[in-house]
Amino acid sequence: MRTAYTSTSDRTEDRYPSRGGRSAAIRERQDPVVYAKKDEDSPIAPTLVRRYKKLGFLLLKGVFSAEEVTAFQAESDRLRRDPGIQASGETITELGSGDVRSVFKVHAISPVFSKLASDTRMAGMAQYLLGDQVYIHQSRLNYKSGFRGKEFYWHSDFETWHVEDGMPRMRALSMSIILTENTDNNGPLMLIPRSHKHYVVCEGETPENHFKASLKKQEYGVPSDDCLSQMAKAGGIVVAKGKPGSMIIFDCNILHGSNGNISPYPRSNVFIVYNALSNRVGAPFCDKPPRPEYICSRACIEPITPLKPEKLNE
Ligand code: 6CS
Ligand code: FE
Repeated sequence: MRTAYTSTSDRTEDRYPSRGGRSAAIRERQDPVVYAKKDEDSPIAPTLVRRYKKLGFLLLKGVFSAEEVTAFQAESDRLRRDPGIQASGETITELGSGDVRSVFKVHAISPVFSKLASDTRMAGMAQYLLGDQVYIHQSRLNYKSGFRGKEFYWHSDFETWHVEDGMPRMRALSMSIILTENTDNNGPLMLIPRSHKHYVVCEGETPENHFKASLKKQEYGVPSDDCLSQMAKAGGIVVAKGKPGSMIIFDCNILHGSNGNISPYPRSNVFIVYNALSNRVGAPFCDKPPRPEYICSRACIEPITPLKPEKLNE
């Protein structure tokens, strides 16, 4: 059994081998999707929990008020324009146009998004579904500018987080809040329902400093055409359209992607990725060093205390 490479104390069994010269394949998921204990007080209706478990995602409308959304949009614009953030080396720009594509670790650099990450509508829900204390594995703003915003090719986040970050098991999820209306036309998130129950082994070797290329255009850690066809045939493809303030919760292993945006309407979302504290990252499951802290929390892993909105405003 292949193990992670850096320090011996960090080594754990590789339950989900991928890349490293392997052939494309579809394997079964070995972990639960919902870890909530049945008798716990649920922050979400049981029918929605069942839907999430079955499909691998949920689209919840109107989770955040118009006032809250206005504050998120203003903060998102401020971060995108901030010269210090642009010069930090931690901002991802588009190939060609140079437009800002992603700003990472927004929970650490922005008071507004730090509060949001602790909001019980996010952190409380994550804690419930993952059945553990949670910490932020990654956070980011994606700005898909009008006219020239590029696509995010099909992928499972977990495949990358496992191989490149050393996340041992599938016990993490993403929450994405829609900041500008996501329509049919501006490159909305597309998901393959039920694909989270399988693990798609990817071909190829992880290149040196892969994150520098993959966050602009991902070419490794992507499923083969044949695996994608099989998954889409079985589950179909769903488009997560919605108005600002809607929230998409999606399992760490669901296959998803989005098209480029040639419409005049920018499409932007804020993402917070919660991981179970018991599932903290170890050494990567590839022969490359771990990715930097702004992409994957490793040195700074702090469990979050979910706060009610009224508390957040004090
Ligand atoms: O590499 C990553 O961690 C990121 N890449 C994509 C395309 N989705 C999830 C994550 O932010
Ligand atoms: Fe992703």
